[in-house]
Amino acid sequence: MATDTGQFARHMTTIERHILDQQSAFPDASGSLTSLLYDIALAGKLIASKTVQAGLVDILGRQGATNVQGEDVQKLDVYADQTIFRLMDHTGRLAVMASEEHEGLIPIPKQYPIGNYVLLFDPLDGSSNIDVNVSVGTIFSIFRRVTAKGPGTMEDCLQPGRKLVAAGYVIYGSSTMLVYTTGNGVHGFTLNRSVGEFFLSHPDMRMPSKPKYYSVNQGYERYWSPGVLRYTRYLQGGDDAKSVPGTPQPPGLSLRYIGSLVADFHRNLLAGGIFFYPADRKEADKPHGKLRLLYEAAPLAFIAEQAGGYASDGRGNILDLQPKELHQRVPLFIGDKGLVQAAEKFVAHYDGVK
Ligand code: P6P
Repeated sequence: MATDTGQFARHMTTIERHILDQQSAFPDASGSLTSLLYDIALAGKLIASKTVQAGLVDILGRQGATNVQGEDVQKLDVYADQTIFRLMDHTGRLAVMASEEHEGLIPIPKQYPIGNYVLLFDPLDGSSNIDVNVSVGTIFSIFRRVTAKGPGTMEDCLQPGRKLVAAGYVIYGSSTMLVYTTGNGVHGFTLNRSVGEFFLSHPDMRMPSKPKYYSVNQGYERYWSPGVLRYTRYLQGGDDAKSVPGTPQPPGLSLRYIGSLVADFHRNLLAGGIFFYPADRKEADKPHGKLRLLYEAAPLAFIAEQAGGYASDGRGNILDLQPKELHQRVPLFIGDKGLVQAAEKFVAHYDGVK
């Protein structure tokens, strides 16, 4: 009977209940972080409601504008960005926000109170996939402010991932899931659309010990360094797969690449594997890779580490990088700890330690 009750209780654990339980682990918690996470869950529900209708309400197609990355802005991007801002700007929980869709900081409007947290977000990562009905996601990072008072500043935003208080993502796929960590493990919630609630479906998520997939866009092999090329052959486990000192036997993995970071990361979190978006060689156009440290790499690195994985820029831990500017790009290797550490060894062996 106890088991049944336990089973029933788990499926009835809402995200609100779970966040409150997590808060009890922080005796000095004011409840502000808890409310902030509630609001993010609400934003996820609202964005989810639009993504599933995307093909029906003419929200598809390009707005015609382009964002700071020079990418076409999809209407759903704009909706997601504005939804998060409007839910957060007046609550008195934030000192400042920053979005992957905006060049600079997003200040809290003067008429609203200033809080102690900082929210950085990628409102709809992978949005170029919306038109073809591929899963997309929202990624968020929460820091405590480091400046004493008043409107939050760039210093409050440019913090290393090691300082994260919470991080997570919402994946809008065949089901909508919210996955988050506050440093006490990784927990996944699935949206029950009929009641509009996220229920705990994946408590204490851990990266599987035996990885299955590697995820990389092999269309760019011609731009890769020798170390990344040989690492990829190593992962494939073919005749030309060679280990380097300190790495296990070539694993012989399958390739899965969706081209939507949250979807690729989420699959590897559940099934085991590694995702990487390496830097191009200097003469190519992505010498620091494509992904953003603050909006993509650092929050997912926090989740990966909390789930027993690891994230590196090919030289060292993503979480230890001190950001220099809001849209800073970094090479990213993330997922199974052993495979990411092997990547570092290939890069050091063939490309030299910078
Ligand atoms: P590529 C989507 O545009 C994104 O930012 C990530 O979600 C994804 O991992 C990556 O870019 C895909 O980039 O160059 O392989 O199309």
